[in-house]
Amino acid sequence: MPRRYRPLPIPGSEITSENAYFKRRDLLRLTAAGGVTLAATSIAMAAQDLAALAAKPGGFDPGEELTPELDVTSYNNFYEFGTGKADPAAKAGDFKPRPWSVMIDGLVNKPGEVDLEDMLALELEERIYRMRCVEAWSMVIPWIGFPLSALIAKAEPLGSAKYVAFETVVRPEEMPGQRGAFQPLPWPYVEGLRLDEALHPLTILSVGLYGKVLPNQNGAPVRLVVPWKYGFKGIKSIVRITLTEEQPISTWNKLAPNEYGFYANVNPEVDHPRWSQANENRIGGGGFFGSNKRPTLPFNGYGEEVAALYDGMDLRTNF
Ligand SMILES: Nc1nc2c(c(=O)[nH]1)N[C@H]1C(S)=C(S)[C@@H](COP(=O)(O)O)O[C@H]1N2
Ligand SMILES: [Mo]
Repeated sequence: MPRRYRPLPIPGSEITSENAYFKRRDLLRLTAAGGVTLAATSIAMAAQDLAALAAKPGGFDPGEELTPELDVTSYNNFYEFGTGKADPAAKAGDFKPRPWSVMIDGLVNKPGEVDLEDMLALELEERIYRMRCVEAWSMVIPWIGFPLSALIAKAEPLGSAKYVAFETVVRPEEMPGQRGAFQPLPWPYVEGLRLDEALHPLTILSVGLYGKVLPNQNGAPVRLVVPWKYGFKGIKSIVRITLTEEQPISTWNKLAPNEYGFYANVNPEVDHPRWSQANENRIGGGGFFGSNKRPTLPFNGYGEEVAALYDGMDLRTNF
């Protein structure tokens, strides 16, 4: 039996800390309409938002032991906050993921800004997914999110749209990795998917994990999760989604095209030039790092669902 968790009832402290933004925003909006009663309403709304994150089960559970929440939220890659695995959890405290909106533009009938609140109002599901980093470690994470297709559909893609480009926020004042002498990456962090990959039911935008609002270090308030691809495709803190005709640039592919492909489908048979991709270390649970080694599965175990997307393609050249 995989170890499961039960979403906890919402403690009061979380309503005030994690959702202070809702209160503040609603207070601003509502104070004009007149006062104190409405402040109470906004607290109820905040509670509702968190409760919504205890979403309905969404299928695709690989039935493996979940990676402990502490590992999921303290062993991260998020270079905007530093290149060390512990940096994001230690240095993302000043980041303000609320209020937030995402611009959807490019080859769509209805370009525009979508407020986070409107995304949270979409039907949220819990999806337990394997995540496989290109660095050969992996986790199993209970994400909360909604299919990316639900958002794209609202914008009404044109027939000419073939790809989807994503962009992370740039905020040096809140993101220490974006200021100072050493800048590990060109900003903004950008990623892309083919439109059919973006519309695949496995592809989600996540707004939470372990029954809670997404922590800053995991890409608050909204990040991409594409479970059959290497982790770097899962772009965090998204501010813009653009439908394009040409294949978009992606940060790691541009930086080192021989090491990181655009497709980045998990493939145990195509090694990274500097290390093998045949196996992976499952983080947490099994003692010290390295003691929990297992073979990596093609498409990270999601081949039945997604292999057909790549029929006729040479996955060695299109890595
Ligand atoms: N904006 C942005 N998104 C990012 C990254 C990053 O540095 N910046 N790192 C990527 C990499 S390499 C991985 S493995 C995953 C890690 O997600 P996690 O920290 O939630 O496990 O985020 C991806 N998304
Ligand atoms: Mo990664």
